[in-house]
Amino acid sequence: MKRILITGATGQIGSELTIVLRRTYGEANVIAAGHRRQPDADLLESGPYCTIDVRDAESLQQTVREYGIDTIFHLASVLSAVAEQKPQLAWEINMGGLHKVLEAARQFRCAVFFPSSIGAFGPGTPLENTPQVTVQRPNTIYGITKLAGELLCDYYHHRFDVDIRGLRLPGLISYKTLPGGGTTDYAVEIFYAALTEGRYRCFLKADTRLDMMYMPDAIRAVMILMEADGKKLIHRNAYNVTAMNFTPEELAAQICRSISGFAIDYDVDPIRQAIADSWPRYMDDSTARAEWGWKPHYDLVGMTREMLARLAVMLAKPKEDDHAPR
Ligand code: AKB
Repeated sequence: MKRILITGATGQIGSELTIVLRRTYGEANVIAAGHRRQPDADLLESGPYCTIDVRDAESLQQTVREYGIDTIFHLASVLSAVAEQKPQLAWEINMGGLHKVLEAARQFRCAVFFPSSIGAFGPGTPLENTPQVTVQRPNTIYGITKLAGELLCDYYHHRFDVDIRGLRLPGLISYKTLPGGGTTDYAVEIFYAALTEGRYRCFLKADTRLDMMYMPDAIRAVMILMEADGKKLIHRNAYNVTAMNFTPEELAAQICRSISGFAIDYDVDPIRQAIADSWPRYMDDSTARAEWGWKPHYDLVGMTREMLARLAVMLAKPKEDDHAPR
């Protein structure tokens, strides 16, 4: 990896991965691309930024050519809950965007990282200790695009010898950038609510168990996989990875240990509940552990401690705008 392009760089994963990649490979060598014209200052000030619509093959190819890109982290995606509201858009961005990225990678001989998700599973999949290779019949448009994406990545690898690697990520928890429209978003929202309101109304049932991971572990997983010796990777793509699993009531109980009096109640959203009910409670990630040494650092206790501490500092900082003349 010498010259890197990140699509979806302003999103939950992208905003953190971009900074880590710039630190590792040099600021000028990591081109952040997003659909927002005005991203956050740290993304804009730490290296090159360009606006790209991943559905636009020409501008994608032009960027790859212009910057001499050899590796693409393709993170632009519509998440599960928004995808159910806008299925046509989800197909265009998730599938159309991936296809265009893979075509650019084929033509310019780039390596690619593609994030799949627990959403690529569905009813019919064993939802406890979900195996690496198992039944995959997702019934959400998000899941369908993630599963079809996994298969398309395998195809481009076998047919065109493009080096494509990927992970099936669980719900990601981070304090820097909010996730946008996923089913696991409650596990981030709850921390903001705990610190600002002392209470949270959850859109999933109290006992909905889902796989989760703290962002620093997710970033490490991406970096280790992309730097791994390709000859040792048997699956290469769509590796199950997880770090912890919990229910909303277990997470609330953990937060209560630091914020006494914190209260959770429930106003269940039937659409997101149905999505969550079709996803793994916990995946078996032994294949990732065996093939490239995956091992998470954060569990529920460590993640909760760090989220509360870091978010408290972030929320206490005055926003740049607070001093702007009105
Ligand atoms: C979502 O909830 O849509 C995502 C995911 C698990 O893929 N966070």
